[in-house]
Amino acid sequence: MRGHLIVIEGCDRSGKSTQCERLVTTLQQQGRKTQLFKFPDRTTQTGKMIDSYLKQSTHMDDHAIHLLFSANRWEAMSHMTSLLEQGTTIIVDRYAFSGVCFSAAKGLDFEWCRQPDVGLLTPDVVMFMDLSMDEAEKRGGFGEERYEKRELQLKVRQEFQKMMDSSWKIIDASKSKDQVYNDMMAVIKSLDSNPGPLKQDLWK
Ligand code: Z5A
Ligand code: MG
Repeated sequence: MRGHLIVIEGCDRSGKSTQCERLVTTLQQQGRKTQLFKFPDRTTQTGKMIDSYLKQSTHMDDHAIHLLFSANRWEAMSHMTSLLEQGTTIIVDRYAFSGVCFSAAKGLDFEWCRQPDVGLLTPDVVMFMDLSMDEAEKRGGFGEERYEKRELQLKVRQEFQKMMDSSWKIIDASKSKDQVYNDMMAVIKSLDSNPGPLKQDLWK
């Protein structure tokens, strides 16, 4: 039986990385083969360029950086495919939805933004961690990275709302870490134990 592809999305500070790590640990402790993927993956060659862009050490055209984020996902597809086919569940911390929403929020054409990611692996579920901007700011404010600005983050929220469909599971990220974790585990438990063939047809 193949593993599930579980994507976690949401705005800044909504607790994505915190929960992803805990979910992976729990599933592994339950004896389920599970692996975490995080986009951007800052360890690869494209990831290093993205990291330098986010830390504002390099400038890049908005289209070019969008394509790099997408390339960073494509690089991982064959590894993810083989893990899923061997029965490993994958939890993904941000995916193509972040890619489109951030670039569209910067003013790029929404349809253009989707194109480079067409044909990626299709998730079995997308969980969206919903947190208001005021709540997000209470969690330590924004740092030094390029996109950590209130105005842009508000636009990103609007873009996510445009992109959501009824298949997305909305998680109230303002609850305590334990409550959020329980809500996310309930979604994972509800997934079909026999998910059918793997689909590499995102947005087709
Ligand atoms: N980006 C893009 O433009 N295009 C793309 O294709 C992709 C990404 C994939 C870097 O991403 C940037 O890249 C990002 C989008 C853009 N830009 N921004 N902004 P990243 O994923 O590397 O970003 P990050 O550094 O991991 O930050 P984050 O994802 O925004 O944070 P988070 O993972 O959602 O939150 P967290 O680190 O788990 O928690 C934040 C704090 O809140 C921390 O102190 C926690 O202890 C606390 N926390 C967590 N949960 C709770 C609850 N429930 N209550 C109270 N406090 C909590
Ligand atoms: Mg994170």
